[in-house]
This record gives sequence, C-alpha cells and structure tokens, in this order.
Amino acid sequence: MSPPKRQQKLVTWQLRARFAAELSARYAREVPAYSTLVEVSAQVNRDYVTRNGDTERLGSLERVTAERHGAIRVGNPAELAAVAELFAAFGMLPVGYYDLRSADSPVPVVSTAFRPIDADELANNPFRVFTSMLATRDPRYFDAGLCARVEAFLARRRLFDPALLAQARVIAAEGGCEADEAEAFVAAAAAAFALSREPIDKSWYDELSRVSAVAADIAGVSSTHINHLTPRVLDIDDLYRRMTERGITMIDAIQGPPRTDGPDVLLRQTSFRALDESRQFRADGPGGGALTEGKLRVRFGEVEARGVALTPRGRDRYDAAMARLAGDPDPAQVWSRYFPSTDAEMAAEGLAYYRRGDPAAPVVYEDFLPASAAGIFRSNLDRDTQVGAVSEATADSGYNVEWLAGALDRHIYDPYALYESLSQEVPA
Ligand code: OOG
Ligand code: NI
Repeated sequence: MSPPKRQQKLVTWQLRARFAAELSARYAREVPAYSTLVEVSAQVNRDYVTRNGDTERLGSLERVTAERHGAIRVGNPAELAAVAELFAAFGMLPVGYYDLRSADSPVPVVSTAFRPIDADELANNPFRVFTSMLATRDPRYFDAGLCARVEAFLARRRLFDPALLAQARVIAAEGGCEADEAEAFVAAAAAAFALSREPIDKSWYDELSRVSAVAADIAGVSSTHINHLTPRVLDIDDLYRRMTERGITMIDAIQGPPRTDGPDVLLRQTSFRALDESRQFRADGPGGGALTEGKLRVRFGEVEARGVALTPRGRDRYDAAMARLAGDPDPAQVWSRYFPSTDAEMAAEGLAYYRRGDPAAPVVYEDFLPASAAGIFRSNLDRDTQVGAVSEATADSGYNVEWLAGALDRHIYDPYALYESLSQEVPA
C-alpha cells in the first residue's frame, strides 16, 4: 500500500502571491502593452541593482520584482463587502479611506485599499488592490430617479459565486488551505475579475457615460474587472524613458514628488492608455435588440516607484510642497526648500518613518495618494463630466470612513497607525 499523499498546506501569503501572479498572467495575455511594461520593469530593476548595489533598502529585489497593485471598481456597499470577504482569504485588509470626489479632478467614487498589514506579510508579498465604490448617493452626479435605477441594476447582478465567498471565509479563518484546493480557489478568484464578454446594453451605458465615464464603467456592465495592474520599479524616470523608446506613449508626466537627489518619498506613478478593445453592444429594441461590435478603452497600464512613508508632519510638508510645485520650472529646487536631502535629516526632523529611528531602515509607503489616484482615473478617460464645487448640503452625502467601516462591518486600518507600529517593531 502506498502511503497517503501528504498534502501541502499553503498559508495566506502564498495564496496572495499566487493570486497576484495569476491575475498578472491573465492580464498579460489580454493586454500586450502590460507584458512589455513588466519586461521593461524587470530590466530597469536589474540595472538599478547593478548600478547602485543598494536595493534592499526599500524591500528585497525579489519583493519588488513580484510586486503589483491592481485596481477594481464596484457599485454598492454589498459588493464592496463581498470583495472584502474574498480578499480576506488572501490576507488583504481594508486600509485607508479615499474620497476622490474632493480631488482637483473629482471622480464619483469613495475608495479603500485592500492589502497586507504585517511586516513579514508585506515582505513576503505586498499585493494590494485599490478598490473604489460608486457614490450613487451623491446628487451632483445622480438625481433621485437615476440613483434608484442604478441601485436596482446593481442589486440584480452578482459579482461572485456565493460558494467562492463561503470558501474564502473558511480559508480566511484557517489562515490557508491545502494545495489542491488553493489552485482551484485562486483560479476562480482571479476569473471573477476578468473583463466580461457579455454584450453591453448600449442606451444604459451611454446614459451613465453622460454622468461620468467611471459610472458607466462600474454600473453599465454586469461584472467588475481589474482595470490595471501596476508593477513597481526602483527608477521610474529610467522606466519612462525606456517605454517611450519602445514606442509606448506614456500619457502623463510622472505623478507625485519630483525626482530629487534626496530619499524617495511616498509614491511616484505614471501610466499609459491601453488600446481599444472590441466589445459587443446591444441596441434597444423588441426582443432585446441587435448586437453590434463597438470599442471600449477600459484597461490601461501604470507603473510606480515607492519611497519612505511620511509621518503626518511630513505629509503636511509634502502637501505644501506639491501646492508650490505646480507649474514651477525647477521642481527639484522647490522640493529642496521643503525636504532635506538625507534620510538622517528626514528621521531627525520626524518627517518620515524609519525602523527604530534607523535612517538606513526606511518604512516603505504601502498606500496610495488621492491626487495621483484621481489623476490616474482621469487621464484614462476620453472625457468626463465636470461637476460643480462641493456644496455644504452635498459635501459628503453621508460617505466617510466610519460609514465605510459600517458598510463593510470591518475595521478600516489607519495607515499612520500601521506605519507607526512598523517603525517601532524590533527587527526579526
Ligand atoms: C483606481 C485609480 C487609483 C492608483 O494607483 O492611484 C490607482 C482606478 O482607476 O480604478 O490605482
Ligand atoms: Ni494604480
């Protein structure tokens, strides 16, 4: 008799790494420019290591090379709660609250980021997903009639198989699962974020597009999808140059802080538009209406570089510097009036988090920036509706971090509290 096959258990971070890898493989098959981006990113990172030799400072080369963030958009609190349930199986918990309606270029969503929070989990695989929910209660975008129709549409669709969510709950509670089960679970979870090939109801999609392209992308279709996956590079200026040389038009300047000789802080990002993709549209008419081929651009490419996490004091400084930078011909010079040029001074002035105060051990910024996020949203739209300034009456329409915690029935982690505790941890 042969001995029973010993099953190998996969723990949370291994599931998360597989989930990220599976999403990445799927995205690469469908969005060719993404494959190019991943390839060029890996080269940039290898060359950076060769040039500098100092790469472990902001995470191991292994971590950085596998590192991705994704973005998804959902329609209502129930969908967001389902996402939270699924991601919990991968050790991805909601961190932070972003209200992109109050960005310079407003988008009708409120968002959080699902990500690991512990030092070892982050070191093993920091996969994170920026997750936005349509703000249907905001009357600047949705009048009462449209709000009701959007909510009814959303209530009828189902983003995830209930069996998948039930399995996610068990895996989250047990901190992993057997290898066999993992394979099917990861595949099913990744498949839930594929771009739907179902025909799109043209008049409904167009009506929502007139409100906001983001509203149409979220509530004009029957499912959610990964709209970008972002690799991380150690030198984003180098990446930008190389992508441009390869003939890929990067749409933006690099968002976030300028390049300086000092320590990298927070997050710098840039993106490019993906190509049009063919989709089927259903015209109105008796019996459902005829199908026609159309084009949509809903998926794009983005890349990022991460630096040290700023303290609230550092963040205030950052916001002040960014306000002064706008349009200045010499951004690095402006920057130097706000930030010192060494980690030692950053640490001494309490501007950024370092492990046990050691300037050689920065705590990496793991989150997002509302201004870049809104910029990323907008730069990938053909056009979007401009709304008026926020009035007192509609300032938040009841959305805020407490509301989000209640809607998810989960704690929303405060990024600063997490960085603070990472900075105090005794290294293993
Ligand atoms: C999310 C945009 C935010 C980022 O990197 O700031 C984001 C979206 O387009 O859905 O991913
Ligand atoms: Ni992004």
